[in-house]
Amino acid sequence: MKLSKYPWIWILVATLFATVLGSGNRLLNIGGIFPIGGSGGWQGGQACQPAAMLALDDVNNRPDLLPGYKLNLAWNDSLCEPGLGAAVMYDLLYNPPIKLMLLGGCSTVCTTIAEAAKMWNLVVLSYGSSSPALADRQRFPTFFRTHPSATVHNPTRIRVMQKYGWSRVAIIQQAEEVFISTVEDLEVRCKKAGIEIVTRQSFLTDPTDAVRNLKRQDARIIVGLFYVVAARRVLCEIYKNNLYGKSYVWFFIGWYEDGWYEQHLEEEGLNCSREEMRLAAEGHLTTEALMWNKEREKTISGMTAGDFRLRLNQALIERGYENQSTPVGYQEAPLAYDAIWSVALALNVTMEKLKAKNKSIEEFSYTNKEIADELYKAMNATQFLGVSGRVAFSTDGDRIAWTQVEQMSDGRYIKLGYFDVQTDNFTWFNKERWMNGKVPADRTIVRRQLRTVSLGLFISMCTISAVGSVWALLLLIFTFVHRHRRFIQLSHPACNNITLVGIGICLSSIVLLGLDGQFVSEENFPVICGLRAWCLSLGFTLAYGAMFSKIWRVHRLTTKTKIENKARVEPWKLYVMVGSFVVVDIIVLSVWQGVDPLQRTLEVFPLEVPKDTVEDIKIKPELEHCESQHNTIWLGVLYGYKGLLLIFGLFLAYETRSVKLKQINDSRLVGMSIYNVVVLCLITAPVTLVISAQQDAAFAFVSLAIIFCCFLSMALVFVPKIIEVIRHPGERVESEGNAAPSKEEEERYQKLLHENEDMQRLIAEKEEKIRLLKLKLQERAAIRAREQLQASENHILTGSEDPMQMRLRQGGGERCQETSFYEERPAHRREPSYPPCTAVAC
Ligand code: ABU
Repeated sequence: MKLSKYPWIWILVATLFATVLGSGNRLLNIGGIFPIGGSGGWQGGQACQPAAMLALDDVNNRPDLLPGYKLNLAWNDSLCEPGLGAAVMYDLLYNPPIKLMLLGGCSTVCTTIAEAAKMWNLVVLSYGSSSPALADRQRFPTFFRTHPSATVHNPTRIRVMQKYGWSRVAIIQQAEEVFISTVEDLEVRCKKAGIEIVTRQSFLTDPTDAVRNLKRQDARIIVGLFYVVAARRVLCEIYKNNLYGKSYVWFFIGWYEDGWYEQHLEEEGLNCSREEMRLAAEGHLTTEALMWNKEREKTISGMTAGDFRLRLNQALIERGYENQSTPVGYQEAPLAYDAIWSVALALNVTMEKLKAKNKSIEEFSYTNKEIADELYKAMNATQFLGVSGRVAFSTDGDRIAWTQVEQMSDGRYIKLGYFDVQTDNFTWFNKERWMNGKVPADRTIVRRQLRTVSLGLFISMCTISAVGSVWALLLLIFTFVHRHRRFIQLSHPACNNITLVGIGICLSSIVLLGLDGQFVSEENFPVICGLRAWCLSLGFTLAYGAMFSKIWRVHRLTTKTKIENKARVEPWKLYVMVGSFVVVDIIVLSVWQGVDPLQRTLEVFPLEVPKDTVEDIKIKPELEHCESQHNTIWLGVLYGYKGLLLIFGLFLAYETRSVKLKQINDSRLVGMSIYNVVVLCLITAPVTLVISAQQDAAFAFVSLAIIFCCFLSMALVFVPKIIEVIRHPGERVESEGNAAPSKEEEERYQKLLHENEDMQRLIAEKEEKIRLLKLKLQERAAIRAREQLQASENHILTGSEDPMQMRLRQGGGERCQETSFYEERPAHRREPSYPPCTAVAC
């Protein structure tokens, strides 16, 4: 945009010249660049330009200021675009009259013009630039601003975070220098304050991915830095990603106009409704430098901030803003007003200084370094009470200001407090409102939850295990009471007793398996781990080892040759066998315990959302396990050795499946019990490893397997003995000792068994033969009866009888009948009855 295209500006300037010259005052010219139009950045010129014009009037009406001169402002619109801003600046500088200073707004434009202005020895004063980058004196040596730097928000943000104990925050920013430099400052301050920045997301125009990343990082306290157009886009994404509500706190910049989140939605192509935007914006915090003087005292212009507001409102109405919400830059308008006063005061001071040197401000040119330095010094020293508060500039040219914190509550901004970073004065009104009435946490609150065996299951299994143990004890008593009975003696009661002891220990281990974190402390848990291993291992070895030894004995007795049989399998050998198994167990378990003891380890599961609470928490389920460092090796040794025992036992049970020994009368039942144990163990061990993460299922599975094995073994081995005692309560009791039959007796017993089997086979064959003979006789008799019937029918039809037939009829008078098997047949199957046969006829 060229000024030559807008002749009305020059007409205005010329009119002013004529008016001022006509009134005897000369003009002191300054240039102004205002961001008014455009669609990006900050269009604060809309309210700031009218405010500047008000100030110009007020300054020019003051006789004590710039005596003999009138201040004149030539200005144009930059649209908050740096390129256009530079063009406007060149137009101002290359067209007369000479400008003594430049006035600028919007950080992006001021960054461009303030960097260039030093080449023309021009002081640049900004009423609307917040970029911390502008505080760089090397790059912007002649820059001042009445607008505080955006870094003034950072100490306030940190103060608020500390107030609520938030130590984990995230940042999302528009990729503009103003925000990048603000975030850099914020990062340094956060680090100093011990606040972790969990993520820093940046975007150029589309914040979709940046907002999604915030969600992924579980950000809860989020500082957002962007111009208002981008802020609306971010808010819409916040709504879409559900990043609002009771669990989130957003820090936005406070200089957006009221109602910013529900304006221009259609124009900017946002697919969020007003209601959705309102919902997403509810509860957010803003920080902003105080731009309106809070006090009611009169300022340099003789007005209070309130008076200024009235005048500004009037000026805006005159410019046609009455029908819409406050124009952009309304908040910064006092800064623009005070900027003109700053210029006037600085020029005033410079004029006096130059006067003392017999020089005039009119001598200023873009190459006049001396007057430029005087202007710089005067501006640097400017101090006054303006409508924006006390105006003063730091060595970096920054405005020193208070900041205020506000919160959006029911669509309105509520002031929460003020912070003066210079005096560390933090004023808080306790008016904040949080959804659910609780301050949101800065992270997901994770509650550890130990997964334990459910009480009902534990009690049920313990009860069954107790019943089993009592049953085992009763069976021990039963065996002891009936120890003199022959069938008890022949079942090798010592082995049975060892089995019962093993079963009792195995059943007790169920209680140990269910003892977890709900009953046992962390320190005592390793003891339970050790006890579990010892009980299960020894219990199994005793119970299974005793049965194994019995079946081993049966196998030996049935497979030895006669000569070998001379050397009997002594009963003590069985005890030695069980004893050796126990010794192996003790060695393995002791070495395991000593070298690499079982410890409590925790398996951690993915976070879960609790169902029964509205609290913003997540559950971290944990499960206790007993593990050694080299768990696999130890389990491999133990399972390997016991697995071999199981498989060998299975083989022996199969081999001796049809053997009946008088010496061990329950060998078949023991064999069945071994099958059962082997099958269950071979299933349970691998399945338990797979389902070990499900405490209830694993506990139930192992417990039921133990219970099933134990109960079935007891039932198979002992129930027949109990039945025998019930059936034959008065059976002769054998004398104690020498209970086991001799080898010869055993052989005789075996021989008799075989003879018995042969005889039974012979009887069966004879019976079959008799049955076949009977069948044959029946058939023959039936045929004969049919033939006789046929013959008599023929006789009736022909009326002639041969002499033989006559004789038969006369001589007998009775019917011919065989006295055979017919009589024994049922009535309905009988043939018609005939007189008994004579010897001849039959
Ligand atoms: N308060 C408006 C700041 C605008 C800017 O720094 O560009």
